[in-house]
Amino acid sequence: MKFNKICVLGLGYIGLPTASTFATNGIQVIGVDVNLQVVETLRSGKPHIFEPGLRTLVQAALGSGNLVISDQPEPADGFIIAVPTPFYADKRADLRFVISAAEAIVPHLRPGNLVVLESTSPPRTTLDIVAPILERSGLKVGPDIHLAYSPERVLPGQILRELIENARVIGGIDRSSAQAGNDLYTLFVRGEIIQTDATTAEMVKLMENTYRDVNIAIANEFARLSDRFGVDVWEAISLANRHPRVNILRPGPGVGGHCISVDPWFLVEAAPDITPLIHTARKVNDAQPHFVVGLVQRLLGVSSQAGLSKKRVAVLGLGYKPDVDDFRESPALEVACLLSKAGANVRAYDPYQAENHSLGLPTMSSLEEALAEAELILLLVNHTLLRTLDPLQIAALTPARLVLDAVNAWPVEAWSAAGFEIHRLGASTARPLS
Ligand code: SAJ
Repeated sequence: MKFNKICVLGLGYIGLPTASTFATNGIQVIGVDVNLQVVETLRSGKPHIFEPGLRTLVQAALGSGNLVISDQPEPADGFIIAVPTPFYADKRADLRFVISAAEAIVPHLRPGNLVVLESTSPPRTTLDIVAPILERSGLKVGPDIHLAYSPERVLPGQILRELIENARVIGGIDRSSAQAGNDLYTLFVRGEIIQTDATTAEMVKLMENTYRDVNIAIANEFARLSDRFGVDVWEAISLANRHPRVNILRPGPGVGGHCISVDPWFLVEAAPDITPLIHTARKVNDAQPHFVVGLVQRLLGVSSQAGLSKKRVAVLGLGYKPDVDDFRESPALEVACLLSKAGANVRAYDPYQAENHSLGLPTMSSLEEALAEAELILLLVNHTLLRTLDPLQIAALTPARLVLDAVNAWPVEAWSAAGFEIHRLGASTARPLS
């Protein structure tokens, strides 16, 4: 199938890089977003999200004349739906954006078109939700229009490279839909493109992120066990990982972001009776911020959360993971909020969101401000800008001499030499060999 023009619905972390990459590869692209503010800022060449290299890519795409930003879809050869799939408070998938994007396409559909759903979705969404909506056009999916599910698998922080280089799974509702999807993504994907059916492709995406969630949960439980038994979990993990078939991930303050902390719920919701492991892993990771608060209490010598009242804690790092500006479902932010709710005097700083008042607690404009009166420094995110701080310089900025590093970022010897009593998550009761 040949594509001269496509429409990408949803210009977020996935849709915007995808639309721009198609455009810089010579395809005419209508990038559609329902948020008028996003449309306005993008038209002026300014992405509303941070991702390394994205601004340059968007400007190149707009400059080429191939990318046009709009709040409405229009007729095209292919349509890509890349809208968010959040969840409701009871963890059920909220498919309203997928449904309204599919509905928005209906008036523009023509025979021979391809529609691709990229949004992470519960199994059978393409067949049971999207297909019937598209058929309101009077056209039949299969004989008249191609329909496929193709999950995005890019890692925030490395989206532009992974979009092109990662293997891509295309799940068609029939063979010719999969082939049409293949023809579309071949326009820029350099990784292998593998064709399958739509529901398998949906499962693949959910399985990948669930696999990672379960593996992080076990790392977090290992941290708790190590804390109880006086072991340094980081040393134990690095020794266990010398086994040729073991690769334990990193414990930390929990699992955040819009993907791994959300997607496993789609499987639990779809089949609660056969997913106890996946459900438990979610609960383990969701409880990890409370484990960190418990460590803070212990280090400050208080026996209950009430004892945290007025304790002065400098929280460094609030994003959901290192070197991104994304705070969605961030466990670090949750730790900071839990401490603040318990009455602690929290001064939080994140190099990617200085002086932000919309996060649930205000962030400081500078590291200095966060540290100025602290009694404990709590490092929650392994941002490069925080990992590389010089402990001697920090010692001059704060009266605090107590440190909890929840991500094993700071070298213990250097921080101890600078006068700090430094503890790490999963190692704070461990004693080195004498
Ligand atoms: N985390 C740990 N320990 C680790 C690794 C991660 O605690 O060893 C935490 C991170 O700090 C973060 C969370 O897990 O809070 C998720 O981070 P991540 O880097 O594992 O993944 P995401 O959510 O940024 O991106 C994932 C990726 N999926 C997989 O690696 C299987 C990415 O490829 C997907 O495209 C993305 O989800 C998505 O959009 O679904």
